[in-house]
Amino acid sequence: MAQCVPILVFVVAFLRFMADAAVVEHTFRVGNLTVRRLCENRVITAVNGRLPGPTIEVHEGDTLVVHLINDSPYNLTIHWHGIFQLLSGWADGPSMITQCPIQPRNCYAYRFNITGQEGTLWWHAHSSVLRATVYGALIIRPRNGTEAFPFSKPDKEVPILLGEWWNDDIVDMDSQAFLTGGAPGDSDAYTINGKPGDLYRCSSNQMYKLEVEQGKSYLLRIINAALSKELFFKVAGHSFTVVAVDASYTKPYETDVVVIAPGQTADALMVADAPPAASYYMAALPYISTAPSPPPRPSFDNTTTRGIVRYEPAMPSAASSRPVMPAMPSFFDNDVAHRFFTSLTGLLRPGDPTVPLHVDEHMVVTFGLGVAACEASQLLCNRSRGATAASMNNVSFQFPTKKSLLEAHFRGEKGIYTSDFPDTPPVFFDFTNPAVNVNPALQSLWFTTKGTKVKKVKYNAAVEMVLQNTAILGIENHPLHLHGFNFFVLAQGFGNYNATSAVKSYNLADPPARNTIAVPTGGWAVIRFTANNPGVWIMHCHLDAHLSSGLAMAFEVENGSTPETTLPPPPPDYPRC
Ligand SMILES: *[C@@H]1O[C@H](CO)[C@@H](O)[C@H](O)[C@H]1NC(C)=O
Ligand SMILES: *[C@@H]1O[C@H](CO)[C@@H](O)[C@H](O)[C@H]1NC(C)=O
Ligand SMILES: *[C@@H]1O[C@H](CO)[C@@H](O)[C@H](O)[C@H]1NC(C)=O
Ligand SMILES: *[C@@H]1O[C@H](CO)[C@@H](O)[C@H](O)[C@H]1NC(C)=O
Ligand SMILES: *[C@@H]1O[C@H](CO)[C@@H](O)[C@H](O)[C@H]1NC(C)=O
Ligand SMILES: *[C@@H]1O[C@H](CO)[C@@H](O)[C@H](O)[C@H]1NC(C)=O
Ligand SMILES: *[C@@H]1O[C@H](CO)[C@@H](O)[C@H](O)[C@H]1NC(C)=O
Ligand SMILES: *[C@@H]1O[C@H](CO)[C@@H](O)[C@H](O)[C@H]1NC(C)=O
Ligand SMILES: *[C@@H]1O[C@H](CO)[C@@H](O)[C@H](O)[C@H]1NC(C)=O
Ligand SMILES: [Cu+2]
Repeated sequence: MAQCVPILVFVVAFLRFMADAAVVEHTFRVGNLTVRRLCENRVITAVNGRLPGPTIEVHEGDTLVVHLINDSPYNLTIHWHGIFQLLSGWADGPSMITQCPIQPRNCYAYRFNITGQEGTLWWHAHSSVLRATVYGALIIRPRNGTEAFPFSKPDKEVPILLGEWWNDDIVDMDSQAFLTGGAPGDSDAYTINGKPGDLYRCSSNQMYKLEVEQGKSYLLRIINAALSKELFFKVAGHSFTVVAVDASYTKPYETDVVVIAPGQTADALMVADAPPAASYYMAALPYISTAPSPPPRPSFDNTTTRGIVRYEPAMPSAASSRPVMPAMPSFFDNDVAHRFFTSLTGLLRPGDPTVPLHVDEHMVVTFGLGVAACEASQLLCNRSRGATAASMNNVSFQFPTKKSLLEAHFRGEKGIYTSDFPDTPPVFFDFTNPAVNVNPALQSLWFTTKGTKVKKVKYNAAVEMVLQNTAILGIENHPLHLHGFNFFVLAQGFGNYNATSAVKSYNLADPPARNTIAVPTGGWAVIRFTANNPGVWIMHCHLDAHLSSGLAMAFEVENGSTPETTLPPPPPDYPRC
C-alpha cells in the first residue's frame, strides 16, 4: 500500500478565523474492490472501498484538499468536474493535459478553492476508462447556509448518481477495444447510486430506495456519470422543478422528465405529493440520438435501471401493491430531449457573471467522427479506409506523452503541442447532409489527421464558439465539456448553422450557463465564455470512446498582467511522467 500521507484524515474542516470559509480535507485511497453485481463478482477500481465513491460537501468559498493515494494497479488522475480551478489548473486532473498520471503507489494532493459557483458537481477519474467506477458527487452549498438557495429550502437533499455497469474487466475491455480499433462494448446495466435495480438478474435486492414523507420537498442532485449514454430520468407519480444545471442556477422549470448527458448535472426539486398508499419507481434509460450512415443502428444497452420511492410512515397497502412504473420516453425521442435542453434559462442574481456582448475570438468548430490512418497494432485496421477517429475542426486530438500541456505551457517548452488549432473548419461543406457518406466524390472529407493543437487566447478574451456536428459516418448528440469555465448557451438547433437566421435567436438576456452542452444530433449550438483563468483547459466530448478517439481540443489562456491573474507554479508534489 502506498504510504505517502502521514495522517489519514477522512473529513476535517478547520474554521478559518475572520472568514466564512473553511478548509475541507479528504483522503481518497484508490484501490481494488470486489463487488457483486448481476450474479457475478468483479474486481473494480474504487475510492475508499465504495461505489459510488464518497460525496464531498463544501460551501462556496471553501478550500478543498483531497489527498489521493493510488493503491490501484493503474495510472490514475481525478478531475473535479465543473470546478473553475481559478489559478489552480495544476489540480484540474485530465491526464496529460494538466498533469502526468499518479502512478501506482504514488500520491498527489489536489488543492483548490471553490469560488463563485454553487450546486451539484462531481468528481471522476480522467485517465483511461477508470471513471466507470471511480466517481462521486461534489456538492457546493451557498456560503451562508442552505437558507441562501434562490428557491424554498428543501427538506432533504438527495444525490442521484446515474452510472453504467459492465460485467467485464473494464480496463481489459478497453485495451481490447483499442487493439481492434473500436470502443468498449455495450454496458450490461445502468445504475442509480451504484445499484442496477430489479429489472436485472440477481438484482432485486440491489435497488436504490428513497424514503419520503408526505408533503416534504426533496432536492434531487442528479448526475450522469455514465461512460457513454445520455439518459432520460423519471419518477412515477411525481414531477420536478429544475432549479440548477451544472452548478449554475436556472429559472424554475417544471417537467416530469429530466434529460441528462454524461458530464451534466441537474438539480430537481420534487415534492412528495403523490398518494402515499402506493410506492413509485424512479427509472432511467438511454436516449439514443445516433442516426448512423449508412444504417442500421448498432445494438445498444436497451435496459432500464430503477429505484423505488416509498412513503414513510408506510401504509400496509403500499407493501402489498406493485410500485407504479413511470411511462418512459422512447429511446429515440429527440423531441423530449430537445424540449428539455432548450427550455432551460439562467437565473441571474446580482453579481453573477453575464454574457459577454463583445466577442474577441469568433470560432466555428465542426466535430464528429471520421477516419484516420491506422496503427499497425490495430488488428482490424482497414488500410484503405483507415480506423475510426473523431475530430474537431478536422484535428483528431492526440494526447502528449512526455509532459502535460499545462507544464509545457508554463515552462515555455516547445515540441509538446502547437498553438495553431484553427478558428474555422478547413473545408465548408454541407455539414449535416448524409450524402457525405454515399457520394464517392465526398469521401475524401472523412479523412482526418492527428495533432496536439491548442487555441491560444489572451487573458479575459471573450470567446464565441459555433459548435457544428457533421454527418460523417453518422450524426449523434455529443456532450461537449469545457474545463475551467462555464459558458453561456445562446442558441441551438438542427441542421447547418446559418448565421443570418441564428443570430436573431441568440438569448443574450437569460441564457443558461453550463459546463457541458449536449449539441443537438446533426445540429449546432452557440456558446460564449470569458477566458478569465490562465492555464490550459481541455474541451472534449464526454462520451468516453469519443474522447479517446480524438474528439477534443484545448484552450491555452495566457497570463494576465497582474499577480492575481497569473498562473502560480505547480505544487511540490506535482506528478512527473
Ligand atoms: C487488483 O486487481 C487487479 C486486476 O484484477 C490485479 O491484477 C491486482 O493484482 C490487484 N491488486 C491487489 C493489490 O489486490
Ligand atoms: C485560496 O484561498 C486561500 C484562502 O483564502 C488563499 O490564501 C489562496 O491564495 C487561494 N488560492 C488561490 C489559488 O487563489
Ligand atoms: C452572509 O449574509 C450576510 C447577510 O445576508 C451578508 O451581509 C454577508 O455578506 C454574507 N456573507 C457572505 C460571505 O456571502
Ligand atoms: C432490446 O434489444 C434486444 C436485442 O435487440 C431486443 O430483443 C429487445 O426487444 C430490446 N428491448 C427493448 C426494451 O427494446
Ligand atoms: C476496406 O475499406 C474499403 C473502402 O471503404 C472497402 O471497400 C473494403 O471492403 C474494406 N475492406 C475490408 C476488408 O473491410
Ligand atoms: C505566467 O506567469 C508565471 C509567473 O510569472 C510564469 O512563470 C509563467 O511562465 C507564465 N506563463 C506563461 C505561459 O507565460
Ligand atoms: C481533413 O483534412 C484532410 C487532410 O488534409 C483532408 O483530406 C480532408 O478532406 C479534411 N476533411 C474535412 C472534413 O475537412
Ligand atoms: C440563411 O438564413 C437566411 C435567413 O433566414 C436565408 O435567407 C438564407 O437562404 C439561409 N442560408 C442558407 C445557406 O440556407
Ligand atoms: C503510467 O505513467 C507513466 C508515466 O507517465 C508511463 O511511463 C507508463 O507507461 C504508464 N503506464 C501505463 C500502463 O499506461
Ligand atoms: Cu461525442
